[in-house]
Amino acid sequence: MSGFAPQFRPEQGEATPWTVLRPDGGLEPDRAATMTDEQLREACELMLFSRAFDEKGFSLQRQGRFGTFSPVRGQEASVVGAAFALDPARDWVVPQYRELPALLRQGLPLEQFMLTFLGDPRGGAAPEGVNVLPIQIGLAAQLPQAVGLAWGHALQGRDSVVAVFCGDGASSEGDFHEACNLAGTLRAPVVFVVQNNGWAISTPRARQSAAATLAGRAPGYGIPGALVDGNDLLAVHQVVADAVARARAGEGPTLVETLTYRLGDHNTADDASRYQPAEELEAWAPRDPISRVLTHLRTRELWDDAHDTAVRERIAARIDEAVRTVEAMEPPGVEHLFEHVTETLSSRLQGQRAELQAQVRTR
Ligand SMILES: Cc1ncc(C[n+]2csc(CCOP(=O)(O)OP(=O)(O)O)c2C)c(N)n1
Repeated sequence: MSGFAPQFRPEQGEATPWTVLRPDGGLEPDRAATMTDEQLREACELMLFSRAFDEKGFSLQRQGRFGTFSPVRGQEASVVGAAFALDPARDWVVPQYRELPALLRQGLPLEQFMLTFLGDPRGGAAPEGVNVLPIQIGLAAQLPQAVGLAWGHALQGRDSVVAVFCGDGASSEGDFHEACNLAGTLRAPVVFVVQNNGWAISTPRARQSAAATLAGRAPGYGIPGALVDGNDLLAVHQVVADAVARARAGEGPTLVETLTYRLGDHNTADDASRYQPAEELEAWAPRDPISRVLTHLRTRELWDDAHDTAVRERIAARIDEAVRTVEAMEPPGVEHLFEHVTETLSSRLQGQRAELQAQVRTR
């Protein structure tokens, strides 16, 4: 164990999350990577992609070209480490709203993600074969749905696993406890990834729960819990891969708490400097999850300046392409409000759609 202690809840004693990759880029003495070199390079590129999109998204929002959205900044290892433990062909990602790289890894086009934050109802529908549910803004509502999805797969005899993400704030909602309880009872093949980033907007982790760790609640649901260093790509990957293997083998759910830190604003409508202590940010900045992986890869000569430049250029070009594509799209019609909500539209909703269309035509 690393002895790494979270700075934001010293009053609750030491927590020792599972760590594999040290902040200096070396591996803990008795631990090995569970990702291949190629996976590590791919994961690092995805983390860089996410960071670049955060910056672009903020600047587009300030120009009135993008909606309010929540950056991943600081949490890239937590999201990407978990995503790489899944098989996109059969496993599912059920997101909160701060998991862009996991959605991309599952195969969701960036354009589709952007539509959601442009307020376009077409953003909610993933293309056929992309195993993701839509982004969920209503806190914790995705959790019981994820359990239902996982249980449904199990009843159908599939070997799919569902990874559902939520934050420390969402873990205080009733839906969270109901979902964990139900998953434990049904032994549903689901992995709960609780991203503890220290804050739920301006509410600190210490005000969410008196429990020393969020993962420590797991035995109360009859399921295993794991506390992992959420800024460590390899540790998150290892712990979530273990949980996925257990779920796939019919051994039921796991509650994983990734201990990380939100480096900045909650979303584009927030000003974290009003409540986030500067010394907390300063303490976490050197533990940046991306520099940790980059240092590791550079030390092992798996990443150099030429590769770095090529990767960053590729990322910028892809993001620009997505922006051009969504900005060139025809605006949605009112009928799109009624699509992808239920499989078949009730007669009442059909009536509402016709009424709305008639109103728009007569304007
Ligand atoms: C049911 C519900 N209550 C309140 C909100 C307003 N709200 C949006 S985000 C948020 C904080 C969420 O914190 P956390 O779950 O820790 O996730 P984080 O944003 O830190 O990743 C709140 C209270 C909401 N979206 N849904």
